[in-house]
Amino acid sequence: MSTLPVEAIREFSERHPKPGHLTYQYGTAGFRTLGNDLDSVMFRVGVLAGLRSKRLDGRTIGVMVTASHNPEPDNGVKLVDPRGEMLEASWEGHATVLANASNTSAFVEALETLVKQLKIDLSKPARVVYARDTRPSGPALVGALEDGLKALGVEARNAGVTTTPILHYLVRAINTKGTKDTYGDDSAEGYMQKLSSAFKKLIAGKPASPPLLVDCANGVGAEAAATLSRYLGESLSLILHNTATTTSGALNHACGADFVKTQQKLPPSLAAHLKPGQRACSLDGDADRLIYFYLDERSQFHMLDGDKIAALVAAFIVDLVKAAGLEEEIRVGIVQTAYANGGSTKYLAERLPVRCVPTGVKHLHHAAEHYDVGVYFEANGHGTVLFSPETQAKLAEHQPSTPAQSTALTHLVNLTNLINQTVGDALSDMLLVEVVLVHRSYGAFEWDSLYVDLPNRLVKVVVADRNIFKTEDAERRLVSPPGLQARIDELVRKYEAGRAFVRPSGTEDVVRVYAEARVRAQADELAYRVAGLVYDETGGDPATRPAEFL
Ligand code: 16G
Ligand code: MG
Repeated sequence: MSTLPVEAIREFSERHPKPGHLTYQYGTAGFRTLGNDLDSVMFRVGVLAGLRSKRLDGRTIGVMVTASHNPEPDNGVKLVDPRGEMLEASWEGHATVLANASNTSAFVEALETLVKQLKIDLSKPARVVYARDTRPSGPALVGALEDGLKALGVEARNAGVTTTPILHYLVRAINTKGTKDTYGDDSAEGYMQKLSSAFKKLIAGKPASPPLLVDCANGVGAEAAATLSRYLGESLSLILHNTATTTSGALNHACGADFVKTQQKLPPSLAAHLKPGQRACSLDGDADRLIYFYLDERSQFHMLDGDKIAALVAAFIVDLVKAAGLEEEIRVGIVQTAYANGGSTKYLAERLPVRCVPTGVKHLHHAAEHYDVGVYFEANGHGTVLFSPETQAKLAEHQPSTPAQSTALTHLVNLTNLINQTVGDALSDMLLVEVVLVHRSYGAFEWDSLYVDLPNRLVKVVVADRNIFKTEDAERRLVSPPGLQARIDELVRKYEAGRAFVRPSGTEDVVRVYAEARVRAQADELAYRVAGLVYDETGGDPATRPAEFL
């Protein structure tokens, strides 16, 4: 068994010293902080990705350098496991330990411990594919990552500037190449080809939709959407906006999926372009989230978020499964989080099994794997559909007994190719939505009318220590601090269709409060009153209590 190339690791590590005053944590979205503070982290992630690959027998690991919807000065990095899924949870801890080793010697020591503890066979090959988004801090951080890969002698492949979901796709395509599970050609062209040809088959013979406006958040999705648009040709007309990927400060600024979802309004840059009734959508900065919206005839803004997408897509798939005569054999289920609008949960629960899990893609993804077809979406627009291997085999083998069954079956097979099953993917989800709208003959308004959203409000509370907040029941109830949940319950009872919950954020040093109620003013009031309870509970100074917390 060979040993760690300690000399090389030491030499490279000295070029990427850890800043003494910082502590890092591999959280729900990987490491994420100011781009300027990430040099040592990137180097160490390079080494770690190599070790993860060796541990998995040389299967290719992905590394994505992005900070998604965060502002431009931020950056981040996350690892992708061989099937294109998120990094296995136990390795999040290893990543955190390595990132916090105080100097080169401590880093080497931590590596040796890890190799021993996990019995990593260092003679195995290491393969990594990596990419970055369009942030200005990206190139230098990729340089640090490459030093980590070199230090360990990793066979590295640079996928350049691309979206997070395309990188996930590449990882799966590389690892399944030449096997029966082959996922597509392992290139961005392969991805475009796969999605666009499935799309064209799914809408063949249907009338073309009016053009769709796409807000690209001035991020990497702009480039991918432009390429996709060329592949789609006349099958779907995309009008791209916010494509200024090289304009300083433009990324995610007053645009993008996160802006639309949190502000619940139109990106100002689209105001002059969006006509009443026209469909529009926003990608986030790394194109793994998607939010649709439209203006009604009075130019009122309406949002079609992840919940609306889930409702549209899940009901469509349920109908196709029935039409294919597979109702008894294929169970379609849906996974949401506590943030799912009560209106959506009611609509969905009347049609199929619904599960609620804690926030974060990995929780949704894993829960969705338990269904034959698992649809998962976070309200914030991140989501996808998973077809289990058994289901895919069933679709391939099933003998339809009528022409109608045959058509439905073909549609289902094409959907398995249209949908990026590795992770939520704004572009793939966009095509999926467009397919369903065409099949249903829906415009934005008809889609929106599937159910009525309950008005809701999200509030952040800055507290001294968010770690005292502990939740249960998929984050819907607090167990700590003791007594607080009972006071929240008492408050919620006073509001018609009231619902509220409190959870510590996984990405920011704050506590989040969500509330919904039958009417807007009540939802706002409930959110602020619960926020007030949280603020007081945590020893907030009454003199500095935010005025809006009533
Ligand atoms: C991260 C998660 C997202 C979640 C969000 C919640 C991934 C890839 N992303 O962005 O799913 O909705 O965190 O943030 O898991 P919060 O904990 O700060 O509310
Ligand atoms: Mg994102």
